[in-house]
Amino acid sequence: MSSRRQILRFGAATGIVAASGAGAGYFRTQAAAAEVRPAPSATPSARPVATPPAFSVPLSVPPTLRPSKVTADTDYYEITIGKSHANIVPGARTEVLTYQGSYPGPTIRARSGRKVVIKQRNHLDEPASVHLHGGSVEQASDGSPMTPIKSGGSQIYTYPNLQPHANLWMHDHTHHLESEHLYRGLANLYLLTDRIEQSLPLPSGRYDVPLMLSDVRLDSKGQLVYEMDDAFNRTTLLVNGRPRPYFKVDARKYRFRLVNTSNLRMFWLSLSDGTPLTVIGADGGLLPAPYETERLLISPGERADLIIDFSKYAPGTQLILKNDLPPGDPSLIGEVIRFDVGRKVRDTSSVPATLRTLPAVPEADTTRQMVMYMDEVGAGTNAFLNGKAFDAGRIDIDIKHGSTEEWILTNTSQTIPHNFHTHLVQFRVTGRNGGPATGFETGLKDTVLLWPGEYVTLRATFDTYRGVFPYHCHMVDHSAMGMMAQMRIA
Ligand SMILES: [Cu+2]
Repeated sequence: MSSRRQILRFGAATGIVAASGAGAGYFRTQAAAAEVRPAPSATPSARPVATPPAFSVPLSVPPTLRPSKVTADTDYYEITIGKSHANIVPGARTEVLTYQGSYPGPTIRARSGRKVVIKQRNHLDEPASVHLHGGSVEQASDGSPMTPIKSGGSQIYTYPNLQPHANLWMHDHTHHLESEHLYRGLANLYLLTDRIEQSLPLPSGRYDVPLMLSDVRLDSKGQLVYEMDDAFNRTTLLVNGRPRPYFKVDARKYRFRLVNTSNLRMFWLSLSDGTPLTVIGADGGLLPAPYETERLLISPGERADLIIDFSKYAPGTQLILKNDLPPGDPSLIGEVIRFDVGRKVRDTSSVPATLRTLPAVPEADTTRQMVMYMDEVGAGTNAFLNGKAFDAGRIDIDIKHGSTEEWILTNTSQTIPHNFHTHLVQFRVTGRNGGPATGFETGLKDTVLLWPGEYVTLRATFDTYRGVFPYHCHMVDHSAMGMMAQMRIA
């Protein structure tokens, strides 16, 4: 378990942002965000011994998994969960956990209206559970923390894909093991498309690139070191499992599907030349319209869909995607990936001014308070939702099937950010600290960040599946410490 000192340090580092006004103001005005300058970060308690140099390895893109069987309405897949090795540091074979041998896991491409059925075999010597993050699925296939696949066993997960397009992802959710399993590699993208998305002239094919952002701590032999709540020492940034890679791009538009798969780290992203990022999508698919922002904040579990147009750059230009948020020495965590611009090529893609129409935000039938709090200075490292640590035998809230609920989320921690994720539904953010949602929070969301002292309101309609599903902090180490609860929809 983490030391009290580490928690305080993480709080101090991230607290810089809240204390500077970003916690309250970041989402409301870009000007407020621009005033925030990261202070020198706290000293890590132990520098990682093996730190691969920046931009020394090319980006790799996870393979797209091929179905083992295709029928008129269903794609069948088989995945083995096991141990494998990855090349993170040049010259070292790093032991990792993988879906189907790939680090990170292979991408699954699905289509609304076509079912996906996955047989997961667990070859680990401990239980594993697979959750489709952002997916609307029945309880039996939700990858509940309490119903994992036994070591040596297998389970069939059925994903009906009755929801619209969305950038979903899959990750381990085994109670008390999810944090370490995710950290060691059990994550993959699940890109669900539909006719609406397909009808748009967005960059596609090799110009549509997943970027899975994470961080790890490596020892002197290049092996992963896992400690609970070890935010300060996870200072090797990875993109698709590669340490601060470079990516050779053509001088044209690209679509990047970002997912933050790290346990605790938030990324605050910007381009090194100050060119704004064009954001087209959030957790639950495309936004109604694209918007431009100089910095994009993405917390664990969140997704962002970006367009970067490299056509204005001369061949040979090197552009860095920067990260301006501690913890960690800026020389380690300040740069994420470098784009090396190549030749100009024909580009028939475009970014329409209107991307989709979202349904009106529904009226709420019920309002509830959700308070997120973590013991910051006490002897233990306990984390609570509404004052209680997770208990699998307890139903925390009962929800009437078909109803719409408004939840008022508050982070009452003094220094520690949290982010809220609920299974089963996409929700709408209806307010942040008394103001409206802005940026990608105007889209469909399943995960939302709360800086210390912040409050956020959201609305969700529970008209799909009945059953018991968890909701929790998606800073996964926090949910593993207890910041998780259960809702029953009946
Ligand atoms: Cu948390």
